[in-house]
Amino acid sequence: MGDMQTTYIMIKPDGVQRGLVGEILARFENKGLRLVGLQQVIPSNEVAEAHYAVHKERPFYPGLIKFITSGPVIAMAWRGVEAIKVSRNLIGPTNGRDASPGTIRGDLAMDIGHNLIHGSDSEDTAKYELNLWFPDGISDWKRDIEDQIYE
Ligand code: D4T
Repeated sequence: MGDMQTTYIMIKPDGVQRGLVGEILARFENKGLRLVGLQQVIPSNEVAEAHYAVHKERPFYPGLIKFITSGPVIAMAWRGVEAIKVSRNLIGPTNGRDASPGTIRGDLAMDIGHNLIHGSDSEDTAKYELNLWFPDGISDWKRDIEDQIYE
């Protein structure tokens, strides 16, 4: 079995505005990932800039910061075996118009910027993002049906 991981997942302002929070949450719950952190927050410029620091020099960066700070986001931590890869597969490629049906972006998004959701892309990124969005830490819990999800 692969590594047990915790990944940072965020429903962006378009997902909250469009009333898709329940729909998107259900995709992760139904898959078998375990919700270990959940918070609605309007991101500060400081946190948004730290989150997207790797994109600082890109032409879309100013618009991206403006968008992500424009309203509430849902900050989440999901835990499971290979949770980072599993979540990115659920989410689909960046541009919703290129994403396959069955993925969150493929089913629900039409754009590259307004693409509903973010998911960490590596273990280092996940660690950095979880610390950034959950500075008080995350409390794990034991799921009674864990042995129904994994052999
Ligand atoms: P995130 O990081 O939000 O999960 O998305 P991806 O991993 O799929 O995409 P990314 O890091 O390449 O881009 C981060 C973020 O910037 C927005 N974006 C991206 C944009 O507005 N215009 C663009 O041209 C690109 C490439 C969308 C996601």
